[in-house]
Amino acid sequence: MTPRPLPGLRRSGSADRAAAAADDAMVTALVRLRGRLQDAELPFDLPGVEVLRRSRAAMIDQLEDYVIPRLTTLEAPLLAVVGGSTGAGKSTLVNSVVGHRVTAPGVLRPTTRSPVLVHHPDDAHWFGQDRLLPDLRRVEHVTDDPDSLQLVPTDAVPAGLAVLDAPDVDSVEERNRLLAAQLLAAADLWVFVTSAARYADQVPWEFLRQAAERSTAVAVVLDRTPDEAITTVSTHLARMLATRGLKDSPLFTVTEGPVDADGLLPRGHVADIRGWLDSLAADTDARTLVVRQTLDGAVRVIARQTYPVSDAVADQARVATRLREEADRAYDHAVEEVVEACADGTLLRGEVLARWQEFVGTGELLRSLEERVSRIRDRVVNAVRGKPQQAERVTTAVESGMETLILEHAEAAAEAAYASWSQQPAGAALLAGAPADLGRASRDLRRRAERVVRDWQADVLDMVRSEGADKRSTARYLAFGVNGLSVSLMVVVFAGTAGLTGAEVGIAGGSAVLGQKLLEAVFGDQAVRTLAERARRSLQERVTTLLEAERSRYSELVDAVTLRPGAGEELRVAARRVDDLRYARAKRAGASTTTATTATTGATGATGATGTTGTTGTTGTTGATDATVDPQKDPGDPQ
Ligand SMILES: Nc1nc2c(ncn2[C@@H]2O[C@H](COP(=O)(O)OP(=O)(O)OP(=O)(O)O)[C@@H](O)[C@H]2O)c(=O)[nH]1
Ligand SMILES: [Mg+2]
Repeated sequence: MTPRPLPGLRRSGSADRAAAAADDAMVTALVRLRGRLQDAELPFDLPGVEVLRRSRAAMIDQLEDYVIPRLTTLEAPLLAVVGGSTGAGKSTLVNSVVGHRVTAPGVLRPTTRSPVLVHHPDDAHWFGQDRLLPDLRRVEHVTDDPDSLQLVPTDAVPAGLAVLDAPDVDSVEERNRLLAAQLLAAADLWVFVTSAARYADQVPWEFLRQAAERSTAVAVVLDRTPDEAITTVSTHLARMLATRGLKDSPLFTVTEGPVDADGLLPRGHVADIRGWLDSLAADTDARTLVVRQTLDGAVRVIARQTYPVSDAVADQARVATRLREEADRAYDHAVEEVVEACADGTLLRGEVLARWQEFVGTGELLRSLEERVSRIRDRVVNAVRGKPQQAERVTTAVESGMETLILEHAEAAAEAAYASWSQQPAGAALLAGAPADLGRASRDLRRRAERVVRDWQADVLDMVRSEGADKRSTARYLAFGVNGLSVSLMVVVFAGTAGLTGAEVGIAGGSAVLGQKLLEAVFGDQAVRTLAERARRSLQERVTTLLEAERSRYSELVDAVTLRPGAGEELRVAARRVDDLRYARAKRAGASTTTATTATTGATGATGATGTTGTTGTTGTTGATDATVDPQKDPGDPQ
C-alpha cells in the first residue's frame, strides 16, 4: 500500500531541501555514533562502570529501536505508548479509547507481558519488521511472548496515530520492566498512566524524570480515581508534575467507573483523551512537532550521555595498558634474571660444577693458572683427559640446573604479575575468569623447559661440530670429543668469561677457565669468542621465547577484552558530530520559530478544548508546544 501523502510534510523549496539534507546528515551521524557505541565496550569493572554500561546499552537500543528508524520515516504515524504503573488500568484504557477490546486487561498482576500495537489498517506498512523496535517479532495473534509485538489493525483508531499497550514499568517481573522501558524509549508520545493508589510511587516518577530530562512529549493519565478523590489527588499530582519539569504535559483524569462485559469503561470516561488523540491525529503539523520534540530530546540526551562513556572507554584502555605493563615487567625481569644467571657463574655451582670438575680435573692445574698464558694453555690441554661419560654427566647436570633456574624465575614472575593484577578490580576480574591459576607457572613448563635446554645443547653441539669440521682429525679435537668441547662451550657461556683474558679469566671463571683454554687450544681465541657469543645468544633467545609463552597467558587475557586503541576518541568525535548537526538545526528552527508555534496551535487548542471534565484544569499545552527547539535548553551540553 502506498503511504498517504501528509500535507504538512510535503517538502518544497530550498529551505525544505536543506532540512531534508540536514536530516540525512543526522541519520548518517547517528548510524556512525551507534557503531562507535557498539565498539565502546567497557569490559573492566572500574568504579561506576555499571551505570555507564547500562547507559551505553540503552543508547544503542534507543538508536536502533527508535531514533534512526524514526528519523528516516518522519511521516510515519505518531506512536503513543501507553505505559505506567502496574495495574493502573493501561489495557482497560487502551480498549476503552479504541472502543472495543484489542488488548487483554486482567486482575492478575502483571497482565500485559507482550506489547500490543493498535493502528489504522492504512498505516500497516509503517509497522513492518524493519522499522521501530526491529527486535520484536511481528505477530497477529494474542501472545504472552515478550519478544513479540502484536499488531492490531482497526479503523477504530484514526490514521496517523498508533497506540501501543505496554507492560508495567514497576512490574515485579524484570522482563516486563525492561520491555516497558524499551517501549517507552521508542515512543513519540508517552501516555503515562498512574492511579490514585500509585501516583506517588517512586518508579513511575523516575520514568517521568527521564521524560522531562529528554523533553519527551508526555500526557499523564490519572486513572482509577474515585470521584470524591479526584480534586485532591489531581491537584497534588499536577503540582508534582510542575515541580518536576512537566508543567506543560496535559493531565487527564479518568474516574473509576464500572467496566462492561468486555472490560471497557463507559465512553464518557475516556472522551477527553480520545478527543485529544483524535485532534492530534488530524493535525499533521502538530503531530510532526510532537515527533520532533521527542526525537530531538532523545538525540540531545544520547549525545550528552556519550561523553562520559567515551571517557570511560579511555580509562578502560589505560587500565588495559597498565595491566599489560605489569605483566611485562614481571616477565621482563624473569628473562633478565635467567639470562644473567646463565652468564654470571650462577649456574657453575653445585652439581654442574662438581660434574665439570670431574671432567676437567682440578688441583695443580688450577694453581698453575698464574703462570704465563702461553704455557697455561698447553698445560691445560695436556692435563684434561675427560671421558665421554663424564661429559655426558655435565650435560645432564646443566640440563637440570637450567630447568630449575627457569622454573624458579617463571614461578616468581607468575607470582609477581598475579599479585599486582590482584590489587586492582579489573585485574582481579580477569584472573578470576582465567582458564588456569596464573599465580603459578604453567603446568607443562618443566617439560617445555627441558626441551628448550636440550635443544640448546643440541645447538651447541652443532656449533662445535661445524666449527671443528676441518679439525676432526686433530689430536686435541679427538682427545676431548665433540661432547667434551660442547660442555666446555656451555661452561664458558655460563662463566661469562669469553672475551676476557689472562688473570681476568682466572678471577671471573675459576675452574671454568679450563674450558675456555681447552676450546682455545682447539679452535683459537677468536673462534671461541664467536662461538661463545653465538651459544649465549641462542640460549637467550630460547629462554625468552619460553617465558614469552608464559607471559602471553596474561597478555591474552587483556587482548581478549578487545579494546581498540582510539575507541574513546572516535566515540567522542561521533557524538560531537551529532551535536554540531543538532546546533545547526536548532539555529534554523530558531529562525522559523514563528511558523512552528503557529503549527502547534491545532493540537494545543484541541487539548485545551477537551476541558478534561473532572480534571484539575492543569491541562496545559500539549508537549507539542515544546517542539520549538531551544539550543540553550541544555547548558550542560558540550559546545
Ligand atoms: N471497576 C474498574 N475496574 C478497572 C478500571 N480500570 C481497570 N480496572 C480493572 O483493573 C484491573 C487491571 O486493569 P488492567 O487494564 O489490566 O491494568 P494494566 O495497567 O493494563 O495492568 P498490567 O498490564 O498488569 O500492568 C482489571 O481487572 C481491570 O478490569 C476502572 O476504571 N474501573
Ligand atoms: Mg495491561
